[in-house]
Amino acid sequence: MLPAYLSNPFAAVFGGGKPIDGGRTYKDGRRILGDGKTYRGLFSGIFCGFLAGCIEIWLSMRGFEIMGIKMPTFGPDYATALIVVLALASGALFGDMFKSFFKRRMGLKRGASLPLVDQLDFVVGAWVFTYLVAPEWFVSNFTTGIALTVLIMTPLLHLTTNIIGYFIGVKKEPW
Ligand code: CTP
Ligand code: K
Ligand code: MG
Repeated sequence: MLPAYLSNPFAAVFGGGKPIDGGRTYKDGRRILGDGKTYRGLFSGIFCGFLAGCIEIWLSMRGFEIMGIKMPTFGPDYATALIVVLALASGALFGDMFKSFFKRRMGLKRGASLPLVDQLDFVVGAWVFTYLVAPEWFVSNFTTGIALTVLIMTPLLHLTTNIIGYFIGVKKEPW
C-alpha cells in the first residue's frame, strides 16, 4: 500500500500550478474538479509513489539479501510488481480526483471535508486500478484480513499525516 499512501502527500508537497480542469465549470456552474487538483500534483504524486514501490521491489529482490536478512521473494514476476506499484500510485490519485468531482457536484468547496470519503477515496482508487491491471495478483494478495486492516488503519494514518501537513504548511486544512 506504500505507493498509494505516498502519492497523496507528495501531490500536496509538489502540487500547484495549472488545475486539471483548466478552471472550467460543469453544467451546474461549479468547478469540474477545483484548484486542488493540478497536473503537477498528479504527476509528481504518481512519480513519487511509483519510486517508493520500485524501492520496495528492489529491497525484496536484493536489499535484504545484502543486509543478510532472508526474505520471501516479492514473487517471481517482477513485471507484474512494477505494474502493480504504478497502479497503486496512480489509482490513489485518480480515486482522489474522482472524489473531488463528486464533492464539487455536492456543492462542497475545495478543501471542504467529507469525512471517511476523504480518507478512503485513494484506497478504493488504488484497489480498483490494481484489480483492473493485475486481478490475479490482487485476489491472491488482498486477503480479507489485509483489506480490513487497511480500511481501519488508513483514516487514522491519513489524519495524522494531514495534521503534520497542515502544520508544515503544505495542506490548507488539517484533514
Ligand atoms: N494536489 C494537487 N493535485 C492533485 C492532488 C492534490 O495539486 N491531483 C495538492 C493541492 O495543492 C491540494 C493538496 O494537494 O490542495 C491537498 O490535496 P487534497 O486534500 O486532495 O485537495 P483539496 O484541496 O482538499 O481539494 P478537494 O476538496 O478537491 O479534495
Ligand atoms: K486527498
Ligand atoms: Mg482535502
